Amino acid sequence: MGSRFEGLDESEVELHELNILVVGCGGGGCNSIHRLNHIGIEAATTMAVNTDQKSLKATDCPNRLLLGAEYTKGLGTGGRPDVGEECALNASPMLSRIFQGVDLTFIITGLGGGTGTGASPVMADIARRCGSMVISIATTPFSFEGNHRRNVALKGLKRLRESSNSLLVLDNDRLLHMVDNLPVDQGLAIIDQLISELIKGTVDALTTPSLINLDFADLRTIMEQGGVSTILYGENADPEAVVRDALENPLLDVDIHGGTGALIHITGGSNLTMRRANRIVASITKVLDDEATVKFGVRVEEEMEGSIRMIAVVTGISEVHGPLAPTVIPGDDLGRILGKYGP
Ligand SMILES: Nc1nc2c(ncn2[C@@H]2O[C@H](COP(=O)(O)OP(=O)(O)OP(=O)(O)O)[C@@H](O)[C@H]2O)c(=O)[nH]1
Ligand SMILES: [Mg+2]
Repeated sequence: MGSRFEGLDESEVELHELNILVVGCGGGGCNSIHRLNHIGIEAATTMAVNTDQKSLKATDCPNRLLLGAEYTKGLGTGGRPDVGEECALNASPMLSRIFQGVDLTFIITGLGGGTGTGASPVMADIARRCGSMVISIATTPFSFEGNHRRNVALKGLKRLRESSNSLLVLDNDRLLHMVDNLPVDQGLAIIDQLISELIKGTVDALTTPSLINLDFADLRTIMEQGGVSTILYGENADPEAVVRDALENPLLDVDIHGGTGALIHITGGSNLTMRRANRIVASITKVLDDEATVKFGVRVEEEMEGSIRMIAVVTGISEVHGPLAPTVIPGDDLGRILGKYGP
């Protein structure tokens, strides 16, 4: 009689390796991808997409896709989202091929211009049609860029929200606020760094064996909570200070009280005990909805000696307060898009 465990040789099961693609779209998106490639992200493939050949050539990325060469002659859209959209639609067959077999797609874009605003939602649509889960990370323009750009961005935001599984909105004004008194180009560099670290942190959390692993199913569960997402970020030697910093500095000024999901990733040196990690998770969970789904991962890294870093994605948020609030009045598009004021 054969063993009860006959045929259960795990070595015969081929493990599906997570296929992650990070796409930067338009000038701003490509700058983020450029930075992401500089900090290095082994577990994901990166791709830069633009209608502007010059800007694309300046982007350090192993995969670069020029959209709409026949329309724009590689010169960009001149700020027209309809042209950006047309260029992406025209590249549908190629994009479908690119997104084939991708499990998770991040689309990074700066909204307000023509390429990112017009092309990103089309790419998100195609990626989802190919079976990928899509997380979009979009910045809204600085107020000094003017009302026109803002209105363009708001329309794009609505489209991107509809076409992505989850949309993370970062308000440039607020980001700049966090890094007070810096010239704009340095401010942008910091924004790109932050977006890159966030994506790298999430990808690493999903793909690197950790003390407590986060897996793709966890991410899916959290991202499917819908609503608006935000990121909390804190780094300090003391767990309490990590939470305080993170809660006092949400990148989008939303109230996370009542958030319905959180994916928390904690990295630290050898001083990161389970007890300390648990304290951080408990403090974040406390401010969320009673029924919130919380998943967390913990990793020890030599370089983090003496410090603890937390990156949390909180989903299912509906309230917008603070510096963003004056632009969010009943009936305002941003308010509607962010879900504050009904449909
Ligand atoms: N994060 C980041 N955002 C940027 C950067 N440059 C511009 N942005 C933001 O992104 C928005 C869109 O600008 P671009 O990305 O240059 O526009 P585009 O998508 O290339 O569109 P067109 O050039 O009009 O075809 C701007 O309004 C800025 O708010 C950058 O280097 N990094
Ligand atoms: Mg451009």
